[in-house]
Amino acid sequence: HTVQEEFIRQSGLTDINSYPQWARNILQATQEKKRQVVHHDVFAMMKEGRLPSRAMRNFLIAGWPVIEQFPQYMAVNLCKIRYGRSRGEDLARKYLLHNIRVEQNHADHWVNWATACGVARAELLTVTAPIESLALSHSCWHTCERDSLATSMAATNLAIEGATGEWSTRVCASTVYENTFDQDVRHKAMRWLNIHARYDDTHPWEALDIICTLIGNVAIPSYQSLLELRVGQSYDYMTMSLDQCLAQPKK
Ligand code: HXD
Ligand code: FE
Repeated sequence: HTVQEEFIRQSGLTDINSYPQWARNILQATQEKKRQVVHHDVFAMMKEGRLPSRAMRNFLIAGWPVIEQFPQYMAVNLCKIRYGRSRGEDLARKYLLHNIRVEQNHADHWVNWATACGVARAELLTVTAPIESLALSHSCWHTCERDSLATSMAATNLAIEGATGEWSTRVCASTVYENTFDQDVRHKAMRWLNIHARYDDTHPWEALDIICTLIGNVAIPSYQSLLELRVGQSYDYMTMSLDQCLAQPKK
């Protein structure tokens, strides 16, 4: 990076205007796909406590591969980094090491959520997830193994965790959903959702800051297109997986 190409954030982490134009373009271009995830009927019904139990079960099973593998995607990305090579890589190294640790108990929390919904741990761990849900996890492996650090962090830490922060915040915005659980299991059942629904969650913004630091103030058009494609694909695979939860069982 030359001096003027180097991105050093000058203003607030959670202010979109702190980031280069190319990054704002990508967020803008993918916002409709993100909205489809965040406002999906699965979450609208979950929030109102009227998601049929069959669909809830499908959702917990569909989500599991990515929940279980998420720290592994981050570990693949960690392997791309060499200490001291650039400011962006050093930031990414800290972020990934820290957040792999943050994820330590999230799979346990998902298992507890599933158990409270009648999906036993043994079943969750052995059932083969539907192809639409595997497509999301395969796309994560693909981007983490084949694309640049910035690109695969955009597809996973920015897109998937960004949308997840928003849908979980929606589901937790009222007490309707949590009240569908008996008092004695409520806290355990809601733990995963509550952790991801923190209004002040800055994870996706930190990811964006790192992605911009890795790439700089200028992204060539083909790179901008690839980033936009990968972010959009993550949202599309999420939507596909969610649609499948509401579909009638296949014969
Ligand atoms: C299926 C929903 C459409 C998948 C949601 C994936 C959210 C990943 C969140 C990340 O922090 C991993 C985790 O286990 O908490
Ligand atoms: Fe998590």
